[in-house]
Amino acid sequence: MKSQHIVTATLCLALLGATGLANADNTSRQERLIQKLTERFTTADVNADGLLTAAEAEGKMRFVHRHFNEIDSGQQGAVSLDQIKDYVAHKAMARGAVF
Ligand SMILES: [Ca+2]
Repeated sequence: MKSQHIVTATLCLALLGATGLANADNTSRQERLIQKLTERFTTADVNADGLLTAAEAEGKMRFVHRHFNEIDSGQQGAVSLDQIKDYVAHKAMARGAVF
């Protein structure tokens, strides 16, 4: 469970552009970062359908916008928060990140 928190926190840090803090091991900090990511997703989700289109992500979640077509692997035209987390986790693992 702790490793899942670390992975999630690292994903949040990457998405928030705070990669210098990627080794943070403070649960309360990680929880705040996860909350911040969720808030950013919710704010960007203008129509509140739980999904982000590329247009919704533009300017609000730059990482998501930049990698939108890769995250939206099923070409649905929108991505969920879980899809974003899965994408970042996959990329981190591919780079050999150790959690
Ligand atoms: Ca939406």
